[in-house]
Amino acid sequence: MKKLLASKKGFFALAVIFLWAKTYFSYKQEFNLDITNGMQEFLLVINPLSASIVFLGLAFLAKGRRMGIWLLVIDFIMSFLLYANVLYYRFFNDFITLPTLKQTDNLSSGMGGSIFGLMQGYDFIYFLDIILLIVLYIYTRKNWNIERLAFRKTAMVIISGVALFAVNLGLAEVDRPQLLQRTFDRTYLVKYLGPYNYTIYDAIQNAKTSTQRVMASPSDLSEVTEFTEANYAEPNAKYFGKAEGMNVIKIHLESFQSFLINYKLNGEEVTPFLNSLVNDKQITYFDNFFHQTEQGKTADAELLMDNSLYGLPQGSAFSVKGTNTYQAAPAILNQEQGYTSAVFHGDEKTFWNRDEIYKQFGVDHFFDSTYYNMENSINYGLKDKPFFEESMPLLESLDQPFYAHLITLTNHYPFTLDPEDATIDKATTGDSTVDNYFQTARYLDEALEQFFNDLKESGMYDNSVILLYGDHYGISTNHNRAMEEITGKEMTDYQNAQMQRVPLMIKAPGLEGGVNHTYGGELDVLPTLEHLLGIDSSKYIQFGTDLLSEEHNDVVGLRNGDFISKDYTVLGDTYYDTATGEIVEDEAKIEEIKKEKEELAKMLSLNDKILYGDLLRFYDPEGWTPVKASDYDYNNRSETEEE
Ligand code: GP9
Ligand code: MN
Repeated sequence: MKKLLASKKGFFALAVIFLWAKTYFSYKQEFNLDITNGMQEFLLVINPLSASIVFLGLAFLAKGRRMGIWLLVIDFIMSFLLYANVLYYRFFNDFITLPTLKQTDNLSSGMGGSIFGLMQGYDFIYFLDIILLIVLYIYTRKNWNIERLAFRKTAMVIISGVALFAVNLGLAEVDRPQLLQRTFDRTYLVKYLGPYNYTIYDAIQNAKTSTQRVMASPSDLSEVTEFTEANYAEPNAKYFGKAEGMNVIKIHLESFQSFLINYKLNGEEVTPFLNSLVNDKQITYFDNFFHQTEQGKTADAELLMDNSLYGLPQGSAFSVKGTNTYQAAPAILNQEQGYTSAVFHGDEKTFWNRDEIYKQFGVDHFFDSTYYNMENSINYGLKDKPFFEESMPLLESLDQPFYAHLITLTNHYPFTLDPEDATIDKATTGDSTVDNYFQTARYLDEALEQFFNDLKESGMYDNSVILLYGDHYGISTNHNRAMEEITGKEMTDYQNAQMQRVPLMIKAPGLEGGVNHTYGGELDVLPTLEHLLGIDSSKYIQFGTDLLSEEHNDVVGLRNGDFISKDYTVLGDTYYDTATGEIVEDEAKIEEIKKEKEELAKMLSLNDKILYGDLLRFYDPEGWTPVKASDYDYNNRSETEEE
């Protein structure tokens, strides 16, 4: 043993064990990683190991005793990174990202320069091992082999670390599919892959996207504004400004698809409350409304609805473009008409990088999980009923008029529900995802009914515009067999496209109520809302068009370039008649479709230029004050003070 310790290999092994142990210690002591199953616990134990082996192993490339110096330097850098994250987390409840480090005003105003105040007595643990290793090095290096380790052996060490990483990633992907592609959440990446691998991932993401930003220039904007000006739809005088000065309550119906509306399971309505809204004279239901999301799912829906911009073709713009400049609904409503904005969501604030991008949107208050009693959670977070209940006093505390966005969660894949919350039987297709879906949808429906009652009781119902929307599908095409049983229709490509309808309901004065058959999507909601509130949307860069306008563009473009309109359902090179599902063969119609496709492709490419190039930083609409992220802070200070 003594002999081993006195060798390079022993020195290396000891360093790996120390780094591994203190990283694991930090998981338990510092970070709230929200471990929900045995697999996650297991990954937590093994994930610091691969990075420790690979990076410390690089020291073997150095000759002779210099290997020790190299190892100590690498070890120090990794320990410093870990400790920096620990301090950052103690203040921000979040991990460091390169873009946030670049925004130094954000950092210093947040931490108030008081890094020392964040330190704890036991923090020496994070560097103790380095001191021990230095002592060991000084006393044992004279016995070390002065040759460089055979390259083959060094390669073996590094390859074994990489192999371990591959196993780690494979297991993480089982627990959380598309972990790397979808860029959900920093907490997830650290939980599954550890802080060192997370940092590398963050650096790669950054390098990939920042070059496009650097290359962009103000002149890139001209083709964008040319397009949006030509695409602009004049407001309909009948509705313009009819809701001026009212509060806006926007309710996100998680994974809710329109087929549920008026659907009867074994003769029983699944969502009786939402069905009653369809018949409500004050509420308009858009039954040809589609989601336009991609991998960013909820985050894409939020981006679309608040900015009238699409998300990215891959990954989530919320995560990778979270520090861009935006001109989003919260800031527009504030600057045009003095609105206060708030988002309510019973989940970790870092999910989808919300805590960063909301600052760019100008969201004044973000009520995340720290504002709720999270004991009543299931699946991703707080159950919808307590969520709405606990949101009421927060909503009432806001200055009016407000723009409030409430994001539900219980109706989320895999649609788990506590037995006592189930008030309708499951479906019986044998596909548990589909079968469960009806129970969680019913639960959401009941939660909404309770919330509407509370709004009426509080007096806020009458002076509020209410928007309800489904964010994206709940049942993917993997469940076609069961869905055929549910809908009685063959789940062809055409049919799957029709299933991407999600509900949009709007309660606003002057609207006729009943069902509106206009074709539209999430992209169109912001201009519609602006016009209802009496805001001129033409001065902003927004790709959607007002659903109530005579000039509304009813081609609903999907993120992949497909589209659905009243006339056509265009999926790749196959064109269907939307009404019948028949293939379109008429040459004149095909020409028309091709033109519309081109127009959409143009819009999507401009959309990408805006996001990748961060072009809105160059755009200066009349009277606009750029949003400053450092003006916003979502940490629940009352919570930290009470502790
Ligand atoms: C997480 C929630 C779910 O906070 O909004 O996001 P999703 O998985 O639907 O994109
Ligand atoms: Mn969602």
